[in-house]
Amino acid sequence: MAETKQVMVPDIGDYKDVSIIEVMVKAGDTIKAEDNLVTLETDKAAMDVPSPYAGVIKEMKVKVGDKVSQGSLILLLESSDVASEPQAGKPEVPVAAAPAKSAPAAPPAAAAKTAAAPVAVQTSQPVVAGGKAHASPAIRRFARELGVQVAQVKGSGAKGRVTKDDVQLFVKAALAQPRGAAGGNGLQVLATPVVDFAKFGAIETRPLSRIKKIAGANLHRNWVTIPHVTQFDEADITEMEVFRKELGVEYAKQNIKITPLAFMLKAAVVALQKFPEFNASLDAIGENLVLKQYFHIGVAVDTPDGLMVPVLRDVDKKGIVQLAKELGEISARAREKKITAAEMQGGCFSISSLGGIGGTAFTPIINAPELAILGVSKAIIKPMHQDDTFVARLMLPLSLSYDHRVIDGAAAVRFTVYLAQVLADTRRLAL
Ligand code: CAO
Repeated sequence: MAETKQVMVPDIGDYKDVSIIEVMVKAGDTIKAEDNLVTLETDKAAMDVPSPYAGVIKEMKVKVGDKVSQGSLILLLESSDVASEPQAGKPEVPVAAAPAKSAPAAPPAAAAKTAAAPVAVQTSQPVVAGGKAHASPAIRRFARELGVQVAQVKGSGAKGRVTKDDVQLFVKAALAQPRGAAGGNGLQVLATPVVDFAKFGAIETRPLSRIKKIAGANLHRNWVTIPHVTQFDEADITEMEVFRKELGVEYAKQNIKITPLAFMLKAAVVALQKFPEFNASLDAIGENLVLKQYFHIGVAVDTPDGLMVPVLRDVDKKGIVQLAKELGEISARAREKKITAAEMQGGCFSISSLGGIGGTAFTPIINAPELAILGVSKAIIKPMHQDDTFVARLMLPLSLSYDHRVIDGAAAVRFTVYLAQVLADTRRLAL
């Protein structure tokens, strides 16, 4: 005969007025003994409360947000299982941070148990296909903080619920996965420490711009996947500067600003023509070099929202004045966020000029799938030794980062030496 039973919060230690953060059942549900009913969260731990009986839920007496203590009524259950004794009624193992007083020195038993079960650490297949993974909000929050999608974690708790140990094992397994080539030489690094900066003083949190997030992900990939080397050099641009200033006066009436960058674009193409392996990319399998017969150059533009790299097309077919004009237009449009994705594609080589600001040298990050990038810093007048005497020359610092998988150091320095020669004698631009 059915009997209505009261299901109450069991012994939860010293905790009182604990929040209910999840209710897993509702009136009308048929449940088995040990099915989880609610999740409680203290400041130190979250714990699931299982049902001591099997039966049909008649009425819920709590909701999310309620505060409960030992003995608080959770629900009324119509139990046909009259003979059954209530289970010990202890809440299930904590599912968030373990209470401080029970901090284990050795791995917790639950972790040891799941570690033995290989399915618990699978990383590729969602365990709950197309459905909702079973995990308490505390576990979801914990997983989110670690960048884990709960749906991908195999749950080892009751009814397949995902526990904290499951999430930790998932992360450990993911970190242990070899990336790239077989042989286990994947990059394995410590997680960046999570620091509560507010502990040390006042702070303000400001979200990164969309451009910074996208650029950041690309820069990170390029930095860790390409073996970069940076070759430094200097070009004597004393004569070039005289010519640039003359042109500047001439074209100011047409509102065209002739900066050193227009010359560098042209000189870079002359060097790329002489050293075609710099005007190339590795193919998708990384075993062939794709040599390009066009010369599209990306230019890093500093915008208030972050770095953008629009591409100037067919630089080999354009003169310095035309390039200066296009440079002015494209950088203005980048700063007004009017550049399309297509305008940032198809580059063969990039130039990042910080010379208008300052600096003596830097190590630019290659814009994959390109193989090299030229960094330009501020030209300064230096004493140079010529014909047994020192003369004042305007020297332009060059920083060429290149992909060492393809380009050897000797080739890189030949490239910068030649580039410097071209910039030193602009007649070579016509060759
Ligand atoms: N040495 C000395 N002076 C230089 C110089 C150099 N290498 N390059 C430019 N200048 C001068 C220019 O002649 C100009 O001087 P005047 O105003 O007296 O004529 C002034 O500096 C400003 O130039 P500019 O920066 O407006 O123009 P630009 O063609 O040199 O550069 C652009 C255009 C879009 C590349 C630049 O504005 C920019 O955004 N640079 C930053 C790129 C960047 O952020 N790179 C970092 C990537 S890695 O994080």
